[in-house]
Amino acid sequence: MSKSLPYSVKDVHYDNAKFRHRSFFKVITQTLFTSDMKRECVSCSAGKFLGLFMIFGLACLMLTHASKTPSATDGLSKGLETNEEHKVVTDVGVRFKKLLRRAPRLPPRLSGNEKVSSGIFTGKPNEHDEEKWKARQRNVKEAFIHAWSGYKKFAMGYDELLPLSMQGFDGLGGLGATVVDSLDTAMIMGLEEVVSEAGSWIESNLLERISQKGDVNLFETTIRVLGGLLSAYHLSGGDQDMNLANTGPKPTIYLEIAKNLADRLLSAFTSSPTPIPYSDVLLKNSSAHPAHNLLSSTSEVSTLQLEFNYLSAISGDPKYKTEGMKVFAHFKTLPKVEGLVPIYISPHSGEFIGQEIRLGSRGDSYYEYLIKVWLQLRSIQDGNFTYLYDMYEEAMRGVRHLLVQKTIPNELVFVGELPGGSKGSFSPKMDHLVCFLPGTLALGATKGITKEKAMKDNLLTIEDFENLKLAEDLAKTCFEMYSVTSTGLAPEIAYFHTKDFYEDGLGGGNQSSEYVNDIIIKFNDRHNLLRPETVESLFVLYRITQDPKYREWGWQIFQSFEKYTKVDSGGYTSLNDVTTLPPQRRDKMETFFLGETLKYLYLLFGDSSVIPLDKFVFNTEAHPFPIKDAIYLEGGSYMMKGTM
Ligand code: DMJ
Repeated sequence: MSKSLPYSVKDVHYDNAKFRHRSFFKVITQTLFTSDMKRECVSCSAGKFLGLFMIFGLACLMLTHASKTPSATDGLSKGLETNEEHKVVTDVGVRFKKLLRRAPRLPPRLSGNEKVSSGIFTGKPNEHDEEKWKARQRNVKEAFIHAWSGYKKFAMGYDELLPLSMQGFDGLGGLGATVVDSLDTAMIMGLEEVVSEAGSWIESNLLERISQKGDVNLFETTIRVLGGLLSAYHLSGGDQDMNLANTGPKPTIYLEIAKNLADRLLSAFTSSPTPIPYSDVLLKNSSAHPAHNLLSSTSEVSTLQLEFNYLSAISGDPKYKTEGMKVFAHFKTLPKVEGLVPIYISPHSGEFIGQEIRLGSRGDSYYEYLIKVWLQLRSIQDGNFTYLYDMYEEAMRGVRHLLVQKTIPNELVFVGELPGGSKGSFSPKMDHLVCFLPGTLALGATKGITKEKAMKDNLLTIEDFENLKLAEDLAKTCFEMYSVTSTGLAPEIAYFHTKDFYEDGLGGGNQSSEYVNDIIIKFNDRHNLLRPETVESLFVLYRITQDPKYREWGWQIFQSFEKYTKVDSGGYTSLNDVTTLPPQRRDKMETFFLGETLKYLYLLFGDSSVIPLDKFVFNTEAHPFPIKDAIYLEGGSYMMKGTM
């Protein structure tokens, strides 16, 4: 199914071989037959070492073969084979590789009260720390109130606030996107006044807007508006037939509006001649059409299914899930490059168009939803969705093999692009959007439980460890994209210094950063749209590794948002240039600043039992949906846990 690339995208200089999946046979033969100068110099000792290594290996093989002791992968394989019908590699090669696995990396030094065992953070923060994080969480809540008050004052009912001009703007089709995107954040923060204002606006206006409005983008409307309505339904008690919110409309109001909207959005699927939906919908007459270039973005058509599946679950009508899942079933049949896919697809032919591969814009959430939809559906009996997990695993192997490189001089790990697909050269360019990947990789590795528990229960495969390692390395790079600038805020796009690429004089402006020579920021890429991806990954990584550094990094980023993007009259603004002081401002507060960025920061600084990652799946716009069992057993009990 997947074509492998020619060996043009070399990573040998960047030590990427450690990310590459290689068979035992390959490891031995490559080691024996590699003949560069460096290795010749040490051939004598390497030869002796290899001899001993092979004898040791054979002895271990015999031992593991004879022994009935469960391996690290056995726990997972038992669980998955019975419950999740997952195919786990249990061959001798894997057992052997497990024996050769590197020991978990040692964590950074911690203060006295934080105990560390096997690279896992087990210590509980002391009382002083608890108070510090509660106070910081309150700061985020205050930021949300400031953002909402600016929107309410100048732009209520518009899609977005233009905070400098102090007016509203309909950039997303006119459904009051900020109201709906903000609602569940207000619920999680326990902000009853905002819940009441947003909820009442939705109850009084949204159905009418939906029935009157023109063109909307299928993806944006699904992730922001439909997603926001669905999580509001859950968080206000809809799944329990209760009204848990003290204020705002009954949960069924959110569900009714969600169904009305989704029925119209379905026309994008039903008008298309293939399972790939058109990109735009005319809401008022439920018709759909392709974009101007006649193409759909790969990430857009594959980032609808969490929402449509959950709507089917709560409405009892399977049609949403049926249409949405046809897209993935179709993707399964398409040719890929080591699991990686081009960023455009034609709804007319159902084929990928062009060669361009990246995990940034138009590619990103395809990979995110492969694993999240699998997590959402894996316990459901009416279908076999293991193929999603397999596609995700294959794609992450492709990422590690083809897209990961390290910078000069400080070896920051980044995920580049293949502008010409399998035949093109590697581009050391990374959108800030790619910073969703550390969180997704960590989630995919432990399935939402802590690394500590996953290791204790022997649930992690070699690939899970590799993905976790990449997640942590990449999160560091994403954080350094902030630290390297004068404002402490990341640019929209960064380039990286490699053996093939360097441009002088394009630093981020913070000369004290260790990474001034590793990260290159081109003039046109210096803006910041208040995007969430990095803090999203910090949140997921903190929950999974329990490493306090992720909270500290999030706090630094939050302080920079406060310092440079806060607008006195209300709201926060995007910036034109993060590398100069004072930064030039752009006059736009994106809806995802309230829907995602502030929500993830709030959750990062708060109690890890709120919206636990093994019970909820966040859509790509940070709207949490309960995973099946949680809907019936525990759903509403996670509601309103945030306190000032
Ligand atoms: C959001 O709308 C979503 O997170 C989407 O997946 C990517 N772009 C923005 C945030 O940057």
